[in-house]
Parts: sequence; C-alpha cells; structure tokens
Amino acid sequence: MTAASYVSPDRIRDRFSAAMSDMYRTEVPQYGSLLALVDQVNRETLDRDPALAERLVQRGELERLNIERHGAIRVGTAEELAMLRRLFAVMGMQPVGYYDLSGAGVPVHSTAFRPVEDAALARNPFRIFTSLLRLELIEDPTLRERAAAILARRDIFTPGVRELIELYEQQGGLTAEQAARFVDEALETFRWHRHATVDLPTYQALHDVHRLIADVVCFKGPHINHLTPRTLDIDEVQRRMPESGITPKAVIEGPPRRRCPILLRQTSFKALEEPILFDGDRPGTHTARFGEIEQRGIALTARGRALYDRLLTESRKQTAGLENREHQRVLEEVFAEFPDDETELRRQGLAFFEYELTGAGAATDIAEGGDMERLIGQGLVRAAPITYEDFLPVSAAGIFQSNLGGAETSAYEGNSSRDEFEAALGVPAIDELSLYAGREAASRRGVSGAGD
Ligand code: OOG
Ligand code: NI
Repeated sequence: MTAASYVSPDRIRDRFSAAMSDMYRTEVPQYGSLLALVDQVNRETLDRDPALAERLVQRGELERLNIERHGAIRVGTAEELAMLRRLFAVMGMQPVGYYDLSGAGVPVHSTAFRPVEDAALARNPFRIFTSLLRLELIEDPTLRERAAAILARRDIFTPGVRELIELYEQQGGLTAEQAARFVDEALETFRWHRHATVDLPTYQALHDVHRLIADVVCFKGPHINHLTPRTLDIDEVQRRMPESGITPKAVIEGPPRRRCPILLRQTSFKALEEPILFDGDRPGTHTARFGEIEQRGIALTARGRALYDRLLTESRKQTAGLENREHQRVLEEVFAEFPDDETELRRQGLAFFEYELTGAGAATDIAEGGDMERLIGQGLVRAAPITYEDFLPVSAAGIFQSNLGGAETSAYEGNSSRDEFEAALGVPAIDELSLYAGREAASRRGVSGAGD
C-alpha cells in the first residue's frame, strides 16, 4: 500500500465533523435552529458588508465558514485522554494549548485538539475542546475512590475504533474503506447515552459535589456537549435567539465588539434538562448539552494578550451582574485602551499578521530587511490578520458556569498543573503562540526572499 492510496487526515476530519454535526442535529433539535439562524445572519452580514466578504475570500475563510464547528467533551481518566489524542491524530488534530479552569471553580483542565497547518485549517478547522476531570479535587476520599472505580470499569472506545487507530499508526494511513469505518466507530464515543451507568443515589452524591463530576463519571461515554458554528455578527445572533425559541446566556464572553475583532467572542444557550434512566430503569433527568456560537478575530501576540487579560480583569470588577447591553457598553469603555486599527496593532506588536506581496510588489526588487510598514505604505505588501484558532480560559469558564448553574467559586484556585495534564496526554500540548508566530515569520520571509 502506498501513501497515495490512503485517505488524507484532512478528509477524514472533514467527514467526521459532518457526521458529528448530523448526529448532534438529530439529538438536539435546537442545534438545527441555531445553525439556521447563524446562516441567515452570516448571509445578511456579508450582503451588508462586501468588504468583509472580500477579505474572507482572500483569506480562504469564506469557504470554511459554513462547515466550521468546534465541540467539547469531558473525560475522566488519563487513559481516556491519551487514547483520544491517538484518535484525533488520525484526523490530523493535535493538542494545542493548556487551559486551567480550576481557578474559576471548575475542576478540570483542558486542551483543544485541532489541525495546525494552514492548508488543513483552510480545509476544515474542526476543533474539540477536551477537558480532563481532576478527581484529586474531590475532597471526600470515599467519594473520590468510588468515582475512580466507576470510571475504571468503562471503555469509551469501541473495539473497532481501537483496531483502526492501531492500524493507522502501523500503516501511516487508512484506506477509503477503513476511513469510512473509522468515522462510524469514532462517532460512537461521542454519542449521547440515555442510560446512566450508576444508581440515582450515586449520581446524586457526585452531583452534590459538582454537577460536572456527575456528568463525566455516570455515563458510558463523553457525549459531545455542544457543537458551535462561527458567526460573523454575534451581537445580532444573540439578539435574535429568542425569536428562534432559544434562550441565550446572559452575556457575551470575551472582548467587546470592535472594528478590528480580536480573539474570540462567545455566547451559548442554556443546557437542556433531558430524561435519562438510572440503574433499575429508574427515570430521572440530566443537564449537560447546550448550544454555543462564536465569532473569531485576530490572534494576539503575547504582548497583545497581556493587554487583553489586564483589560478583561479590570472590566470584570465593573461588569459583574450587568445585563448584556450594559455589560458590552462598559467593556467597550474599558477596551478603548486597546488600539482598534490594523496599522496600530501591527506597529505596537499586539497582533499577528500574514504578509504577502501585492501585484506591484511582485514586480519590484524588494531589499531584504526592508521596513514592512513602509512597503505596505508603498502598496508593495499587503498584511492580512491571522485568525485566532484557539480558546480563552476565562470565557470557557463562563460557558461552563452558565451551563452548570454553579456560582463562581475559587474553591480550586492555585491548582494549575500543566505537567500532570501533559503526562496524562502523553505529549506536550503545542504552544499556540508559536504557531501564529511561525506563520507570521514564514510570510515575512516570503516577502523579503521573493526577489532571490
Ligand atoms: C467546555 C466549555 C468551554 C468553549 O468554547 O470555550 C467551551 C465544556 O463545557 O465542556 O466550549
Ligand atoms: Ni465551546
């Protein structure tokens, strides 16, 4: 078998993401309504703003917009996380970033499995925010051991997917038939299970410590808990959600609305209370699955990120308890300090850009080490913002909390443990900033090396 006869990981990811979306649409009809609303608002936004449409086409992002999704799952053990890493690798997805949510009262730490190469991102940037439960944060030792014992009994992977993952690793690829089977088998891990694996008192005891713990421990697998489309106007979708019969969470997470969007803005609708069956077919309910939308902006450098973090912290003192409109108004005031102009973002080294020669630039001999801003001013080079492909810990905590009904707590503060997370994962999580920096640096070389 030659490499050419294997299906590319990009193709497998694309199919898997579509299959996951179909499955979630059947399982959670509100997700279908949200997709329709996002699609409608995206169309209107593009009609209203042809310059935005043009920029998206140039960056190859218009095509990916309609298929772009991120989802989230939560697992219970190091073995589960390590196997997931191998599963996602079949689809060209690697662990990027480390998110510690314990400081926000959520007993998990997380990474995002996603493609990293430009071409793969352009094809389908499908990402899965993956959290590992930190059982060590359960104080009661009896309950902690009980949770660990329950988790030790389950296998969240089908025998078929285990075989196919091994086959992929041995062969270096999957044939069309194997890839099709892989998609079907892998999907099983993310499916909803109506039967809990425990009795009601056990569920209740775990739920009383933290609803998230019950969600991770009491089921056969890590059901996908949301799947998120990307919108071009999150404020408008939030405003219209009630008209589609969807109740949004109180406020939009992340930075305020800006002329040059930065990082990531997110909002979600409340998790559904769904009927389940405990041991002995005793009926009950569980609340875990919800819907979310996101709007993506430019990736920030370490310096830009530090400014974002500082302003966000400052704003949080003032926005506590405000409804969305006031919340946004205060955020905008505080973020007035963050330059909202591409030239300034570049000059101050706050955000990442990709540089390329214009037609005129390609026809000119450009000296190496030339000043980029001058070349841009002369119309020889074009700078395009690099889109942020990752997540934000404070926002993620806000999404978790709005769905767990938990009040903010600092119960688990000071417990960051990247080393332990990476030991469980089996590899280091890739540093997201290095990916953006690498992309920017390569584009700079492309510009100055063009005449060589
Ligand atoms: C994940 C919540 C975080 C995001 O987009 O930041 C998240 C979860 O609830 O499992 O999805
Ligand atoms: Ni999400």
